[in-house]
Amino acid sequence: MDSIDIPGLPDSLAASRDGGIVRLGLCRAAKRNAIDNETLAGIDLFFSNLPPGTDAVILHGEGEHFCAGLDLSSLTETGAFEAVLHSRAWHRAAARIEHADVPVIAVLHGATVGGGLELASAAHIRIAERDTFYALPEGQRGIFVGGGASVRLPKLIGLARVMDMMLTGRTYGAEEGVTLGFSQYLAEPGEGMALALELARKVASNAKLSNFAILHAMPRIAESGAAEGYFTESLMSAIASSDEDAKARLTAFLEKRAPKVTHKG
Ligand code: 1HE
Repeated sequence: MDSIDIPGLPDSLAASRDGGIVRLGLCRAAKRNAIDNETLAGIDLFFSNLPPGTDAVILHGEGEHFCAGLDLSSLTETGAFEAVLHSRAWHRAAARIEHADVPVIAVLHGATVGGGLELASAAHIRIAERDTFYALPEGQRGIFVGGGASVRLPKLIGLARVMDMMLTGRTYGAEEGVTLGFSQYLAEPGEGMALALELARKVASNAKLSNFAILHAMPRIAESGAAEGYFTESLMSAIASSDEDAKARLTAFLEKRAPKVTHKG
């Protein structure tokens, strides 16, 4: 990985790349990667200006934890209006991740809590190393989620579970988390990045238009009514399959030049 210089990126973030795979690291380990305003603006900046040639992004945290959530010192002096604007800034940053033009893979380890879980849930693929734990301590802190958890998390793990986590402070670990929907993959400690790179390369080898449809059409269809959804699916399907890349890939399969689907069991 070669480090990349992105003008305006704060010291709490580090960007690097290996060809089309670009990494963004939270590197404020002394504060457990808690997200202060500068870091939040940096995340927004990074995802709004992905380096040219980016095929996939890997989001990870340096140190012992992925992210301790909101830097709690940024809320102590704010009134209601500043707080609502602050939450909207979180929403913008998380939306940049969710609506990125390329897939975003989050590698989680240690504390993935509060705003850290909110950022992770905006990514498209989550890999949890076995020491990952999830919590929403907002209730104990006297605040509420503000980075999109009310919308994104119930879709991943169910509303009842989110409410229980917030009311009782219940936490979940990585192994349970992978079966409940917090992450799609489980990795041994220290091995999440290798898996992320492997998955990012696979994803990057897909047709660009297929990836775009998966990232942008699929979630919108899932949120729309069935009739609109089927219709949009047909349009997206027709656009994707008429692309030159699709034609070349279909021909390669029919001429037995493309790999078959295999399953390791
Ligand atoms: C922080 C933060 C933070 C650590 N804001 N400074 N998030 C939370 O409620 C989680 C709060 N943090 C913790 O529970 C623990 O720090 C951890 C379980 C994440 C890690 O524990 P540990 O023992 O490894 O570290 P530590 O000794 O607790 O913390 C090291 C330093 O990081 C310490 O500062 P220091 O100056 O004494 O060295 C901590 O104060 C600091 N630190 N977490 C500020 N979050 C969009 S709204 C989202 C709302 C939320 O995210 S609410 C959940 C907030």
